[in-house]
Amino acid sequence: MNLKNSALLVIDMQYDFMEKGSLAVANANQLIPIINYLLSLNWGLIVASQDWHPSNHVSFASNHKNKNSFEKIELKDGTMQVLWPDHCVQNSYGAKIHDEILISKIQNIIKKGENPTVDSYSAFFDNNHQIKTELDALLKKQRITALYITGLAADYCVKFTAIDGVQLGYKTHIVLDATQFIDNAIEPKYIAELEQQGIVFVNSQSLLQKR
Ligand code: VGL
Ligand code: ZN
Repeated sequence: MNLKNSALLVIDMQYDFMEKGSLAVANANQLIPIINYLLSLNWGLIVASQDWHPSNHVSFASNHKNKNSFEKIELKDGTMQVLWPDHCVQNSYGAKIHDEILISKIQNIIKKGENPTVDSYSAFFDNNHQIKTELDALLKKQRITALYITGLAADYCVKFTAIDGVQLGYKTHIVLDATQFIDNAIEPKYIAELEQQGIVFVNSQSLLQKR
């Protein structure tokens, strides 16, 4: 099997999600060498996503009176929103993809979360499924049929990108050793839940053998 019809997706490897970032994900920096290894393989397409919020973004606890980070609120449209510390503000240092990621291998970068009133975990759609990014069209243009998803965070942007990937008809994989959770406690349930939806879990070692 080769990776010609497969795309590597590198989700949100930005400073704010790394060590010392405003929304730091534990052990995120350990992903860098693993993702760089994967970036060296012969993919049909390599795409990164970048969380890219305006400072008045609805997901920031700082934009709500008397609310703390990690609390949940109900938005006007009835959807639940987790409130986050300010993160990945457009053009800030924290929004930059980590310098040690082999950025020259990445052919396209999809920005998401730019609308102040709705969050966007998936790299395909905003959380309301109203606005579609260019990712699906990009993959179709390159005749990509399979996705291998890496990056941050397993329980948010990786998860919702994978669910949309399956829904859009891609054979969708999450590279489990190339992602980290905001909430580690959910991992066993998470794998069962996503496998049930058709998502396949692999590790980077099994891909390196396909070189
Ligand atoms: C993410 C929370 C808020 C992610 C983005 O990249 O998983 N999580 N914004
Ligand atoms: Zn965000």
